[in-house]
Amino acid sequence: MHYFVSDVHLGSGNKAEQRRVESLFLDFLSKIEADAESLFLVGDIFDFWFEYKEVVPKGFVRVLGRLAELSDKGVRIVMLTGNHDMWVGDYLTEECGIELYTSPQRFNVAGKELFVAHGDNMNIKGNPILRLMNSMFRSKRLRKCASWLIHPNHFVRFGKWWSSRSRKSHSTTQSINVLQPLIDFATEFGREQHIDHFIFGHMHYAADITSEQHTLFMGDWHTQPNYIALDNNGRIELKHYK
Ligand SMILES: [Mn+2]
Repeated sequence: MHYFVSDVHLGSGNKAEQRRVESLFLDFLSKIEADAESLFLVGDIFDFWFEYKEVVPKGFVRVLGRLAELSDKGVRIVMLTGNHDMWVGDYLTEECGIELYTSPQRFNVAGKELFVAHGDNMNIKGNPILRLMNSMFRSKRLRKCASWLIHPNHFVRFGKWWSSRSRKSHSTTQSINVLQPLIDFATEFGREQHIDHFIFGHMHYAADITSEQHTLFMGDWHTQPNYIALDNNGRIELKHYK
């Protein structure tokens, strides 16, 4: 079995909320252990992750330990970064055995051609502010400067504040319309190349949509924990977790 999750946003909310979501996610990781061949983490697993060369953010140790354990047992763990956790270095790969990507990817899994992306930097041509933010956030040079100039305590504190702000703006726009730009992207992309399923997170709105292309969206774990399961016969399903 192959599993997909996104937008767990570990570290978000007050301490009790953080623990609640972390336990739920750990529980999920235990459940899938029995039959998981691979686990795809499709972005925003952490509410804020910024890695310095020698420093990583505090927290999430249970999840990191569990991921390392799964990887040691032979489960393939793939992570595509999201807009909250794109500033990764080599830590997650070295310590937890995670195969890391910072851009959308195609995978052939269980005989199916998959297009997997967090969904944050796609179809934003018409939005200059998002484009500017996207190129700033992804700039290697800016990141290097920030790492040299800003003390980790200050940067992580700022990042957490920024993340909680961005999440609140998300939760007020809960409508299926938020999916449209990504559905349009899939429609266009699917006309040029054969893809069986498009898999996205980011919008915090879970949906299984068959229009011209089959497009699946995972929601966030604070409000609607869910995941996608793909079995070895190529059957795919969006499932609610508890
Ligand atoms: Mn998110």
